[in-house]
Amino acid sequence: MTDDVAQFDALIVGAGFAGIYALHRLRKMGLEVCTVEAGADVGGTWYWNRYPGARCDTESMQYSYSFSEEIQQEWEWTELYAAQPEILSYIKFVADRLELRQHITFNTRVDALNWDDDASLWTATFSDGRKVRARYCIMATGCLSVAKEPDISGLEDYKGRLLKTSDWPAEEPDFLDERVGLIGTGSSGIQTSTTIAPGCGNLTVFQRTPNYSVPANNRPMSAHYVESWKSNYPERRAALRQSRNYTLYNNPGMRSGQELTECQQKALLEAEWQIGGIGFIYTFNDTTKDREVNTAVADFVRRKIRETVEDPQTAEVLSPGDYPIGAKRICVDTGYYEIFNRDNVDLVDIRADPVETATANGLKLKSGQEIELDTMILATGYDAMTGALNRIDISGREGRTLSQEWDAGPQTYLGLMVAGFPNMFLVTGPGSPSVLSNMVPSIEEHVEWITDTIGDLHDRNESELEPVRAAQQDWMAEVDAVSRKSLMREAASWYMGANVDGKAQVFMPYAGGSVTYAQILDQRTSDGMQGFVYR
Ligand code: N01
Repeated sequence: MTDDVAQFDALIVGAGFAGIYALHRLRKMGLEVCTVEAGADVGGTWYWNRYPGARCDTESMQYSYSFSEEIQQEWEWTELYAAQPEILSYIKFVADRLELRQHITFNTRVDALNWDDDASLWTATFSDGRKVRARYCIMATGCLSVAKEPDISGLEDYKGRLLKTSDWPAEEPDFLDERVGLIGTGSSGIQTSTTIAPGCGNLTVFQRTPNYSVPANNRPMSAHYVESWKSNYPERRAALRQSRNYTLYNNPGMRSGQELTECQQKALLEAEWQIGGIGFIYTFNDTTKDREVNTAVADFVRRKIRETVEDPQTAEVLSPGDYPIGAKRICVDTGYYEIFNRDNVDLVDIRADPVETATANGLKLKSGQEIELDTMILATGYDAMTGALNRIDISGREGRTLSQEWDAGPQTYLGLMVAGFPNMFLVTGPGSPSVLSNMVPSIEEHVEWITDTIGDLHDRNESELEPVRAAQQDWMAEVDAVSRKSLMREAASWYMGANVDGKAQVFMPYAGGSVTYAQILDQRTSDGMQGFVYR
């Protein structure tokens, strides 16, 4: 190259959990790495998701890096389920501990990535106009990092304060004496409404689809519990990697609900409900496979809602009825259903009476009713799994763009690479267990595979690696076939791309389990990189 564009071995896009681990690994290998992050600091999804009550639904001791014994011993988690500020502090701690921050370019987006076939290099164009070249691109862009465009007409006319859970102001807003409206009852909406309800003048929750939510039973961790992990980390982390979704639950989900009587089912569900957390869905190993078992689990949650919510009509509206439990990611809450017993909280069923438009003063429903709001909060979800990749203008071999290639749904080989896009690696991409698993160990697994593969390319003196198109097609057929064995396709969920207008509807993550996936990945890698081609 004769111009003065800086050239690196690798470009990493994003400095969340995935990006900073990739940066650490590649630097240890002695590579020249450029890491670019849109936020002003590390953290990725956990940097932006600072809405009130934002909290992880996977236990802190498990939702953390395992690659460094020093880091896992030094860091002190306080609660069973960490809140966003604690997770963000943890990521910052890791970045500082590994001296990574100075190698990251913050407040900068990668707008475009173009593959140069002759030079076997990617050229990246940044939001500030700068360009860099790199042999490898690592897309650590996150699965739930691009908010869905709000599809509510008239929002531009609304004169009150408009807030989004996906881009919450750094300074905590005050809702005292305000009429607040919150749209969306996924995890973000449930956590936000539960947290702000006591401090609002009035809160109106606009619900289109009710969600199944189980109590977190979050609490400070006892010194004994922490010690039991810290003194057994290698064994616990190894056991976690043998568990279906890389998560250890109190109940390993070995029992089939089908083999139990109704009474036995109820007793086990009650025990899991009391323990709390996502493990509830794994009370039985056939909850998302067997319709009868699924109905029994869903009925149990509906009964809990009726027992908790005093007004029977409100309880009815809050009870999901038209899709299987587990087909949308279940929510984990700390007193969500209870807020509907407060005098200052109302529920509006916008399935029955849809929002027609936003007005200058609030929201107008189809019935003509107008609800005036001082603040409107959008918790309306994400363009999941593909949004962050598709918004970068990525062109691969022969100028073919990723968004064109993915027009009918994402195509990847093992969720890691895309045919026609050499040397571009995805971390927890569509076609891998990803969002169906504990993200941090899945990120570690992918980052380790990617960096080992890059090391191997160097050792072999090969300049390019990409998947064979036929292998990619076979893998996507397998991802589709596995999803068809489950009830998880039976909801208009973000797993299916159904929440975004015009998005292709395919089940995006690999639903065959993390352990099966890891075995397939290991076997194909050790068998001469089956399904990949070097150039
Ligand atoms: O988004 P969602 P989220 N008018 O897509 C509604 C992870 N996460 O940000 O279902 C009215 O789940 C939409 O209604 P409907 C977790 O994996 C984890 O809450 O489309 N309503 C739905 O109710 C989670 O699954 C944690 O009918 C509209 C809501 O908005 C994922 O992120 C915390 C609408 C969107 O729910 C996404 O969760 C937070 C419209 N025009 C997030 N458009 C934890 O670890 C959308 N909706 C706990």
